[in-house]
Amino acid sequence: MRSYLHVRLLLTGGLVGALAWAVVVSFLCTGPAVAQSGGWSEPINISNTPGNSRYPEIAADAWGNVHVVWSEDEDGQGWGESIYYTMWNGEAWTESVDIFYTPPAAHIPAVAADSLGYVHVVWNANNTTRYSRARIGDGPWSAAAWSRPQILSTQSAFTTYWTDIAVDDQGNLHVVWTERSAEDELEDLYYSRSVDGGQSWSLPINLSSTPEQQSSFEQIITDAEGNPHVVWLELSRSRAGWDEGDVGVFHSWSSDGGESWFAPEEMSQPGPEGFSGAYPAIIADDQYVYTIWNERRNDPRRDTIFARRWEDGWWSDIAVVTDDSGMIGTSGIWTRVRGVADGAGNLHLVWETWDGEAITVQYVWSEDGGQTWSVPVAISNPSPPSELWRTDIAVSEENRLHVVWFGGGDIYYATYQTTARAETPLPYVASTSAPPTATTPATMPSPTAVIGSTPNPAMVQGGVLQSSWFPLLAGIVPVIALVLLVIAVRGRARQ
Ligand SMILES: [Ca+2]
Ligand SMILES: [Ca+2]
Repeated sequence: MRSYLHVRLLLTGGLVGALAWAVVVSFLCTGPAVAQSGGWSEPINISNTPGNSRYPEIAADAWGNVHVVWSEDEDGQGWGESIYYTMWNGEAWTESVDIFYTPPAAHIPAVAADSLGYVHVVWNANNTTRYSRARIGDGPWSAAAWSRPQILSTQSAFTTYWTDIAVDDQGNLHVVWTERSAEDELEDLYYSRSVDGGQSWSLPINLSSTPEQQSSFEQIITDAEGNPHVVWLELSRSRAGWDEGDVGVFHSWSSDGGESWFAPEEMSQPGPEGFSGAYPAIIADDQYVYTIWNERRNDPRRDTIFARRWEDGWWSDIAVVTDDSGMIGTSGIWTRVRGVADGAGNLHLVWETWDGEAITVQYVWSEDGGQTWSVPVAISNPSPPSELWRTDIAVSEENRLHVVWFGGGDIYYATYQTTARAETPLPYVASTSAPPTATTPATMPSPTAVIGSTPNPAMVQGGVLQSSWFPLLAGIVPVIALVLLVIAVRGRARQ
């Protein structure tokens, strides 16, 4: 990977040109500082909270903003009781704030940003899956901007755990979560959608229907046609514990925008070969859908990461991403692979790996649709095992990668510019109309809106608010100056 990039640099500009460019960029770039190694920035702490910050998720929008949510354990009891939020507004990260306070448990949030100017969040609050949204123009870095939370999981006797959200180009929202009843003991995968931007939600559909297996670690995305695709892991449990031979990664999708779903299809190779699959990943570009997962085959200390490409309803043969991934799922810790496609259709993957001494975030990319991949490089500092977890990745402006993970009680972030052509982010134009009021459908129990008491942080300069107010100010100031000048000139003429 590193040598690959260097070759590209040498070919395009020469070493002197590259050095000169690096100097210019380091002085002029208003974005995050770019580190020397591999082109990735040095990781920075973006949570900066005294509490234990965990489970970050990241999304980017069409205006170049980046949204990060996570679970915050403020009282040190082990479970987070608040969902925190911060936004990269093109110039800085906003001060992190608690946007939802749902003690005793506010856990495993997920975030999506639509093209209509809304940020959407789902999370697990006390064994229910909850949803809320905020208009970017209203400043999601303040708890007051977020709508009253709705409960999407409708079966009150059931408990929920993992959750994820995706939004398509039309603003339709797709949410999945895992849910189990007291007698079943093992979760199934449920799905609900909203076709009115999150104001009302469909009745949940059970996508896995495997009462004897635990359905978990799901990810949902939408493809270029707006159809949702889900991948998840099926685990079975024997009396003796986890039966690792009988698990697999499954895919299901809908061709009618989420109304009905095809039967799940296994992506991984069935068989008792020591399957260890952590969170599987699903990626969509303009043309294809990709599933990525890991398995531990012959060497109990090493995982192999695999990829398959989906086109016109068919999955390709299985390709190896890397045989040298280290160990992805360490005992008692489930980590994961996550990926995105940039504007050129290049694929970018991140995951956490343990080499027996330390855990690091690894990165690879492919420019041939997942057939061949770069050599993995570490983009985080090495951490003790169990102190680095749950990497997530997003792409903005077609070529800027944004990666988050948690470790040591805080959320860390690194960024990287890919070889794809940059797309200038849209200027954000705040709508003058009032935001639609989120209504709670009658079919759903409505939780009490518990909103954190954090005041609006000082971080309102720059970014969204600036872009909506500065054109107005810029227009008014010269007019006032002109009027004053005319008055002054006339006054002098009369004298
Ligand atoms: Ca913290
Ligand atoms: Ca199940």
